Amino acid sequence: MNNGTHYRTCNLCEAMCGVAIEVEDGAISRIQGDDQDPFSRGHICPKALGLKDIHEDPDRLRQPVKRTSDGWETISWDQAFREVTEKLCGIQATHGRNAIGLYLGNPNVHNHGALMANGIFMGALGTQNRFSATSNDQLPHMLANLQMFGNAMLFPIPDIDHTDLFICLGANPMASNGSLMTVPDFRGRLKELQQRGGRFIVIDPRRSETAAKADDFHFIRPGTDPWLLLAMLNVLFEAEALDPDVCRQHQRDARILQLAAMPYSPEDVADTTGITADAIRELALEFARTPKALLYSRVGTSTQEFGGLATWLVYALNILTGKLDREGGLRFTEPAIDLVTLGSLSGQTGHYGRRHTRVRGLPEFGGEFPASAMAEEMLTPGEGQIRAFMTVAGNPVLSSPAGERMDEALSGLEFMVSVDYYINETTRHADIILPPTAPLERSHYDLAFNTLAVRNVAKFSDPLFTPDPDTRSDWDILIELAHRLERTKRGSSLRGELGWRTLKTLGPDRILDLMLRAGPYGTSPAPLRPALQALTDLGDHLLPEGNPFRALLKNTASHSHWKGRPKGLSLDHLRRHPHGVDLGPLQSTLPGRLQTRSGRPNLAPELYLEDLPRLHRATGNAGRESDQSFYLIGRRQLRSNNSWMHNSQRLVKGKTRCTLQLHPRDLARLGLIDGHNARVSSEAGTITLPVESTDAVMPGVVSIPHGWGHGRNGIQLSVAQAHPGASINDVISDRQVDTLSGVSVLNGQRVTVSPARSE
Ligand SMILES: Nc1nc2c(c(=O)[nH]1)N[C@H]1C(S)=C(S)[C@@H](COP(=O)(O)OP(=O)(O)OC[C@H]3O[C@@H](n4cnc5c(=O)[nH]c(N)nc54)[C@H](O)[C@@H]3O)O[C@H]1N2
Ligand SMILES: Nc1nc2c(c(=O)[nH]1)N[C@H]1C(S)=C(S)[C@@H](COP(=O)(O)OP(=O)(O)OC[C@H]3O[C@@H](n4cnc5c(=O)[nH]c(N)nc54)[C@H](O)[C@@H]3O)O[C@H]1N2
Ligand code: SF4
Ligand SMILES: [Mo]
Repeated sequence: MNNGTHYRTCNLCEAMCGVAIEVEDGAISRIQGDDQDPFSRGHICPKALGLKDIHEDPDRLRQPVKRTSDGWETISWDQAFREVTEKLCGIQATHGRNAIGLYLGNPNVHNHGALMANGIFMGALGTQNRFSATSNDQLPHMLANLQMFGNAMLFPIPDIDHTDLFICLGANPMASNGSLMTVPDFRGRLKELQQRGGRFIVIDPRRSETAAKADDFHFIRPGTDPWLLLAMLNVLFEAEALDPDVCRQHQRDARILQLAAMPYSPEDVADTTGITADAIRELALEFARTPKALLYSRVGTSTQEFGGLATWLVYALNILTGKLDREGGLRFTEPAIDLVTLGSLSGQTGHYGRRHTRVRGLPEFGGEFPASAMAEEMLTPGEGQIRAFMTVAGNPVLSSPAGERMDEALSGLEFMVSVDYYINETTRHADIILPPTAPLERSHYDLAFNTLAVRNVAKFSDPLFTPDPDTRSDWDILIELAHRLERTKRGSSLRGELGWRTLKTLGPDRILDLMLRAGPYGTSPAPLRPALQALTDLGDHLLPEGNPFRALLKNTASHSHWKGRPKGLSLDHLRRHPHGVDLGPLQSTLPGRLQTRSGRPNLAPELYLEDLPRLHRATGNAGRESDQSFYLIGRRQLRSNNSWMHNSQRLVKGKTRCTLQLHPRDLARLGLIDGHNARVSSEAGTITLPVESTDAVMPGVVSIPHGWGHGRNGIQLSVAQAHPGASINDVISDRQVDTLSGVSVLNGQRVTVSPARSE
């Protein structure tokens, strides 16, 4: 019995809050913030209590299930693995290896076992038809990281604790708790910023929960961020307010950017963006003239028609005003397990546009195709069509554009398998569902989010509850499937079998231990050499050439990123510090951390310049108000977590949250009644949901939260089904993408709105 208080990290969003979970008589009696966590300082949000609900949820699957004509039937793990392997191999043998599509969802990134196993599994599956939540999210940031800094994982992170001016574009950290900015207690840190005399400015089509805390707020018309950003550049070039050293170093690129910004004076873009020329001028100058300042953008700016350009311009503005790598600006992290260096040592810095999708010719990024192409790749017959599909921790029916088309595509497959613990909108189409152990039944280390954190920190927690013997973690499931796929496709050898056995015995935590010890804060490398060498051999033997995990293992072993500033980090060390270890504030890391050929950031990569004419052509159309149609935007809510936390009663209770917010002026004009239903339509479909009149949204804009739409048949989420809501992605088209980056256009598509006839 594990009674007592357990300290760990909440895995639900990016904030990495420390939680203190009290267990009495084998059950969770209380969940609080961990005051002793040096990073989160006791902060949690209401979702932390949802950890208990997930753990105890009777709807959560514990055993594999198979869809039969009489409904779902529980099957053994062995049968499940056998049938999945047979089906996947059979379909690949008949139709080629790309006949299988794979979609990796967001929770993979919150799960180090799954993250490590993903690479191994993808190698064994061997399909090029890979997709993930990246292309509904941070793809433009990764593209800019790659193009400008030389590594897709090299994210510039707001130094919020030291800045005097924080400009927040297209993000709502008061609800989301921060993204590509792991920042537990955003509210508290913002308060500190304002108390030291700093200013916070928000630019958003909706006066959000975050805007409510701002010293200044501007409405912006959805999808028009690049026009605003070009105008800011225009002002700063004209006023010669850019950092002279940076301009000198980047003379040629600065000149190109100056030319690019020339047609976009504040007066030129005021109508398009909905922001006055004076306000744009003031904003740009205040930003440039405040030494410790940063411009931060997120989902609202990345998931739009020109998300690629907009994200590039945000980075470029920060660089040209001298905010990159400065205290209080945007800085690079130095985490205990450094995916950036590990990646670059292996030549895995990222890539773009090496292949294009079969149907629409959209570019791959990092080996993944855009999620907006998934449905058409399943529905369009011909050579290379996806005939079987696998989801791992993803719910694309609710999270990707054109949900109904996705439903249709998934229901027409020859075979589908999901690694997920719910029968939800997506997995109901699966033939077999493989449920992993729950979050509290596995260990936790944030491989990904430590790379994005506003301080360098490290924390590890062992499983709180011992999983039942007949359950499997995500790592176990993916490694077992990988092993069986390899054996079926390539036959077995004694050495191979030994290798797989070693990998299974090691498990993710021992690999983590080696990575920690070999990392920048680890111990001296010498005693580790034999173990690391064994790991390299294992990788070489098991994993095909080019598999990122193979390279990762090799470079863990090479130890060349050991910085000789040991804090003695190892799994044991972290176990002895259950509240986590602080490794200090973000530091200056340039030029060393950059991985560009020139050793400097690339300010004006060609692919962005080549996309500028597309923007130019759209000028005049963008931001135009119309009597008939509205700009649709999303709305994250504190008590939701994408699509999958609505089965927690405490998180869904109260007033209906899945509403269509629109301005009272538009309400009156359309003859809608507050609280009554409206129909929202687009080329993708129609949904009906209650209207909420509020002047928090800009006139001409409507807002719907994503992740709802649990009214579909055949799901088994008893609480969520009682609070179904409608899915915004049923009216978002997958035909509109940012053709540069391939990111879905989740914000700024046009819809029509009318009163729903029957109430
Ligand atoms: N409670 C909660 N927390 C979460 C999540 C969740 O679902 N619920 N999801 C997690 C995930 S996966 C992520 S990626 C992060 C995302 O974290 P954030 O990026 O902070 O997410 P949002 O709250 O969607 O913020 C997007 C903002 O952009 C605005 N916006 C929409 N269109 C435009 C536009 O065209 N231009 C501009 N400038 N703004 C626009 C929206 O009104 C909104 O305020 O949150 C994470 N945290
Ligand atoms: N319109 C609109 N759409 C959006 C967004 C938006 O702002 N607007 N945001 C986008 C963003 S930023 C993101 S990240 C995506 C998210 O998109 P997805 O990742 O596709 O969706 P989630 O809702 O996170 O679904 C997670 C799934 O994983 C399962 N799951 C949870 N934990 C685990 C686990 O530990 N292991 C396994 N195997 N399964 C698990 C859940 O049951 C659920 O089925 O949504 C995107 N969709
Ligand atoms: S803010 Fe995020 S990490 Fe913190 S408790 Fe809430 S869901 Fe968990
Ligand atoms: Mo996300």
